[in-house]
Amino acid sequence: MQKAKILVLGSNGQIGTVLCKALQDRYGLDQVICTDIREPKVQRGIFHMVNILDVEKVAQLIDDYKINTIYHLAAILSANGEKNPAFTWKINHDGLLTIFNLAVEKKITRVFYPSSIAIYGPSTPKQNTLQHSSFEPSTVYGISKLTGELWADYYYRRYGLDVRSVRYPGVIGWQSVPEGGTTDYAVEIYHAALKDKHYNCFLAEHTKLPMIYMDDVIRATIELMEADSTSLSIRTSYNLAGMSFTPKEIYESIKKYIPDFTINYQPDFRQKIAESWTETIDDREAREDWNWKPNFDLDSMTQDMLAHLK
Ligand code: AKB
Repeated sequence: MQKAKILVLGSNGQIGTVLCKALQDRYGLDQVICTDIREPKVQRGIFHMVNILDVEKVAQLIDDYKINTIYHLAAILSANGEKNPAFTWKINHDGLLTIFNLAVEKKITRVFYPSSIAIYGPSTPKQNTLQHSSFEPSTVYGISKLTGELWADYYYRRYGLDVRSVRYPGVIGWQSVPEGGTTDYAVEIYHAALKDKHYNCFLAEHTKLPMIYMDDVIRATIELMEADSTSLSIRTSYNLAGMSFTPKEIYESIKKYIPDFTINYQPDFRQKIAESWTETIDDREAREDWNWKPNFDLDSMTQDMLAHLK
């Protein structure tokens, strides 16, 4: 197999920060070109400031570094997306098509594009949501991710572009903080527990959502990207499950280790977004096609989060 020469778009986000390091460790520091619209807090390896809508700049980087693999992570998340729908569509949708078109033109071997549980909506069955289900998302973020999935499948069938994708649940990790998502509470709560011993939660106590620990997300992403193409039956985006819990359950899990931790619930506009998503995911296609299996549950995640954040 050709040696991966990787371009990461959106390298400073919650997942990008951790994924870049994992890719550098796996393939070599000089094999990974990190890009974002902001400077990284800590620079490791090669970094360029890039706006994904700047086609010429992205094309130049692909040529200069002889890129053959792209991880396209740049996106505006669900809660921030609702503040400016038109701009969110431009970044999430137009930005994606720019990258797919360039990938075809430059004969890129493989592209990773993350979708999300935000593609599901109020008409989706909430329990054990199947790969093929009802898709009527209620946020602009969800609409852009769902459309992106359909484009991924289209570019695969029409141009042979090897796009691979998973529907990320809410991602929790100690290495970075999310920005502008509905599941962000599940990261904030650990920081608040250690710093203030109190957390004001912006979701209601019984709002159950699919979540996943960062270690599992990074492993899933790399395993999918390294899987044999012939074993992949899904070219839109794979359902991916880690765990599911409510704010009350994560609070109780943390309280086992920090007994004087307190919480109160003050649901805001994000509550409605969370209620439109599913509670648990059936990811049998990912398990069957590329042997996906999560390692972390709520309690092992809490132990690992607290150990690192302390
Ligand atoms: C968000 O909350 O918007 C994201 C997501 C579920 O894709 N974390």
